[in-house]
Amino acid sequence: MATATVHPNIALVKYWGKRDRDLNLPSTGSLSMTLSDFATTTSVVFGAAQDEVMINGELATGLPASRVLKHLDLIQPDRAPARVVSTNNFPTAAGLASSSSGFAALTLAALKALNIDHTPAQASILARQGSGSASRSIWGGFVEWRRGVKKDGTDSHGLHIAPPDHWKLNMVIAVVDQGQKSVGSTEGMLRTMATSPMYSAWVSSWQKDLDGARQGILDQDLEMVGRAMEASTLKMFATMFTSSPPIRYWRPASVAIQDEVSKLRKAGINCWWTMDAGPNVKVLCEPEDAPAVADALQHHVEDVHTLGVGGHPVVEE
Ligand code: 2P0
Repeated sequence: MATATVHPNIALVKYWGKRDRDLNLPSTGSLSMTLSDFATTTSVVFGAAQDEVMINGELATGLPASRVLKHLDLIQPDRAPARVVSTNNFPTAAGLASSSSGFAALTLAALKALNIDHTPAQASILARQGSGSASRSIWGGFVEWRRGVKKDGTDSHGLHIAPPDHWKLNMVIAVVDQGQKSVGSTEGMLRTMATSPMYSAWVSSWQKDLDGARQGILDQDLEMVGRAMEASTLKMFATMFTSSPPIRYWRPASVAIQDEVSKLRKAGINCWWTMDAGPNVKVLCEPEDAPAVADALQHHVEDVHTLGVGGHPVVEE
């Protein structure tokens, strides 16, 4: 039996689209900040009477259960039946990156339970095949996920670019809706790839955003990171809006919060927004500005969380 506690990550430069669906290889590189406080804790024990998956206290069935079991098959094809118990201390599948911490925790707990020696990059490659964003949650701090060029995906994994204590940034999250999203990320990506005329522009223009965000993190230059993050976010949504049928996770409150961030910036507060596959808005700022940002967001939604940069996974036997 082994247990892993892993933080989710939020992409500052986005992953949206796959160059290989089976291996879950991305069409673009991406870069993320691991979040503090929010976490998934997953225990795996092999040698159970039969496979069983519990998610947030309930027996999982259907696709959520089969994705977990298929992932264990990938890690060890001739495995014994397993019992998996996974709990999130934050909303699941609501655009708060629960699949990033979920598949990273499952990977790390299973590798430990099976006593399989691995490097972090090898764990990242496995986690990637469960859910792309999970490849970035194998580390705390700031992580890049290399697009890679190899067909077998061995060069497409996370790279730790700065440790958790490198820069005390805050992400203020406005929960516009904590219900489960209407279109899942995988389905959304596949639809975008198949139907959006903007998709080719997206896959040919991400490198500049990634290079800008990486340099901004290394230099602790929030404006540089923020500009790259907003550019990447808006281009990603441009591909979704122009998919057929369109994918539009935004709600009126999401847009109102984007306006609020512009207003705060005009008032001299250095803050920048991003969104993912859901209506929630995440605002990046320095800790001294976080109370003012949180206060402004609270005019639009009740549920606001101020999180810092999260640490590395913790894995125990
Ligand atoms: C990201 N998202 O970079 C992007 C931005 C959502 C928007 O990664 O299909 O659950 O399982 O690889 O990782 C969410 O997608 O997708 C995601 P799959 P995943 O964080």
